[in-house]
Amino acid sequence: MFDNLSDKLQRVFKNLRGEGKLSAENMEAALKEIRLALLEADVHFKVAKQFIEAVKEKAMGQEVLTALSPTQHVVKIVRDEMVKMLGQHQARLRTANEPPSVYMIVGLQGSGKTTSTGKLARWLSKNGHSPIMVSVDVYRPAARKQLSILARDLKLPIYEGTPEETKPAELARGARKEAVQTGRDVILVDTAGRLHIDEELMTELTELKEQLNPVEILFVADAMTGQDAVKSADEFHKRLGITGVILTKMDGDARGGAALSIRAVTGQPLKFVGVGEKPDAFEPFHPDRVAQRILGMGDMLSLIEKVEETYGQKEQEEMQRKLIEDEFSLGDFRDQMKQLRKLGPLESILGMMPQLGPLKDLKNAKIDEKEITRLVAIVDSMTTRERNNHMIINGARRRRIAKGSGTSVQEVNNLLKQYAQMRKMMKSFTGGGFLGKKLGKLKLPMGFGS
Ligand SMILES: Nc1nc2c(ncn2[C@@H]2O[C@H](COP(=O)(O)OP(=O)(O)OP(=O)(O)O)[C@@H](O)[C@H]2O)c(=O)[nH]1
Ligand SMILES: [Mg+2]
Repeated sequence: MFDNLSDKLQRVFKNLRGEGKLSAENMEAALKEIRLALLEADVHFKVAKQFIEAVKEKAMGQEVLTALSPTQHVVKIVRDEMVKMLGQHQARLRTANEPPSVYMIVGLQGSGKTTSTGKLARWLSKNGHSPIMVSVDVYRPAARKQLSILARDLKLPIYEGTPEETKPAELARGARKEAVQTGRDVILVDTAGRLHIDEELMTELTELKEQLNPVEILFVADAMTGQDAVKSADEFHKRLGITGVILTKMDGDARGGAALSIRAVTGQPLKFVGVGEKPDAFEPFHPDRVAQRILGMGDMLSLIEKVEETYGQKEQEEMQRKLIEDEFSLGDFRDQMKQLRKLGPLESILGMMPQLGPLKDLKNAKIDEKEITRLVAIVDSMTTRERNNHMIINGARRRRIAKGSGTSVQEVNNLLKQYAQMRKMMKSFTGGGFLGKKLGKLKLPMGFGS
């Protein structure tokens, strides 16, 4: 369902990479395109606006991870904000201190309440609970029958009620009694839907809420209805106080706007999504996974994650300072090499990099695992003075270093050349490079990036 949005965002990042250097101007243009892409995906305009503002602010203010290229850094910020927009963490179902926990399933007509009640019962029973279902939809003759059939197919318990119980409140009371007697820990109450939000429906739901004291009031919204789903979720929340949303029909060709805005507009989390008509087409909602899916670029995102894990904040800050003050020594060069190795096999790191971008000059300096080991050995064979001032490394010293590290003078020369190249490269980033002084001080550690 996020295909369109995903395509568009990826195009924005691709263009950004193609620019080589990031400037305030092309960043601005990229943000504009991201905003458009969100709006076209039917994201609520206020949510889109907030999103862009947050990304902008972060791009300006945040310290840049040394190991990320400018574009990667922007992707990281967009990912972080998207996860935040979707609710940050997976929202789990609440349980009552004293079972049974009552979950009310509410929503407009045809949104998927009854189907979702069955799906949720199935999911709960597979996750260590013993739910019982009850339908309090006394208006549509076939409604209660529908849930009974579903329960039978799923082989899960349902409270069918007695002939005397004709009102929602009576059925709910009967279900609670049955749940206590049979030791069920969750009661799922499938309620009636209406075409529109009306007084009668709200009054009935409010009364049920008072009687049942539910720990969850789950609003079932049809993703296909886009912003209308968001609007009614908001309305229900204001009138009834919902605790979460189940978004159904995510398997359809909806643009995704509802999924992306419901949390931000209502303040209530998306808890589950329905992705088909079958009982197992139902999943807990994971903000991070969904953001990942929207952004595509799985490779680049996993690289970003690795970098986040590998580089400590302190080290980053120190490296930044050194780069700014032009103190990047051969020792730092070696440490960066080692860091890079921690990221994993070099081929896979390079494979994750979409292109070499502004650092294509360093293409010839392709490094493999063994070469890193060799480079580290060479630097280790230097004296501290040599490491801190490469200018003093003359011919005699080069011969000594080669001998000490079991390499050749040629290899020592190569390393010094690479180091000099890298310093130059980095200077161009610290100077007028990434968004100039305005966005701060970005620099690349290794000469890979885009
Ligand atoms: N493709 C798809 N269809 C779904 C999904 N969830 C529900 N449906 C379908 O949507 C239709 C309505 O589902 P119901 O569960 O009866 O909806 P309801 O909210 O209980 O409807 P009322 O009780 O009439 O208000 C059915 O045809 C379901 O099969 C879903 O996640 N994906
Ligand atoms: Mg129903």
